[in-house]
Amino acid sequence: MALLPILCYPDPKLHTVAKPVAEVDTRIRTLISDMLETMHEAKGIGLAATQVDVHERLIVMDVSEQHDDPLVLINPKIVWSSAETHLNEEGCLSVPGIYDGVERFDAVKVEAQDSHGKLRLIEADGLLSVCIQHEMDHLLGKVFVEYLSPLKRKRIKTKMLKAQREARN
Ligand code: K1U
Ligand code: ZN
Repeated sequence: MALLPILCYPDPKLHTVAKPVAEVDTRIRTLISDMLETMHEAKGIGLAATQVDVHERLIVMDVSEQHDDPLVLINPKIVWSSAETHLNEEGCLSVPGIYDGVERFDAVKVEAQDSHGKLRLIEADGLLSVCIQHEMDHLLGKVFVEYLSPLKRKRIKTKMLKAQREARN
C-alpha cells in the first residue's frame, strides 16, 4: 500500500474529465487500496481518482463512524435522483481548510461496478448521497468551489496559491 499525493486547487489537472475504467484488474485493485489508505490518512470521507492524478472513473468513500466500511464505485452512473434538494456544508481534500454550502439532491441511486467488477445498485441518502455527488463531480473535472460565487472562488484561489507558495519556502 502507498500514500498518493493529492492534487491541490487550482491545479488545472483537477479539471480533467475521467475516462471509463476498461477492466477491473490488479492495477485498479492496487489503486483502490492506495486511494483508501490515502483517504483515511487525510481524514476524508471520499476520494476520486482525479484527485490523485489518475483520470479514470473510480471513487472510494467511507462515511462510517469507525472508518471501517469502505465503498468503491467504478464507472458510477446516477440512474435516479430525488426531486428534493438541500444546501449541505462541503469540504474537499483538494481545497484544504475551505468549507461552504452546495445544493445537492437529497437522495440518489447509482449504478457502479465494485472492486470485483460486479455491477451494483447503490441507494444513498444523507452524507453518503452528498459525498457521491461531490466525488462524481471530480470525475467530470468539477471542484465544489465552482458552485460558489466568482468573488468567493477568486479569494479561495488566492488563499490556496499563497499557502502553496509558503509550503514550498
Ligand atoms: O473529495 C474529497 O476531497 C473528499 C471530501 C468529501 C466530502 C466531504 C464533505 C462533503 C462532501 C464531500 C472530504 O472528505 S473533505 C473532509 C471533510 O471535510 C469531512 C470529513 C468528514 C465528514 C465531513 C467532512
Ligand atoms: Zn473533493
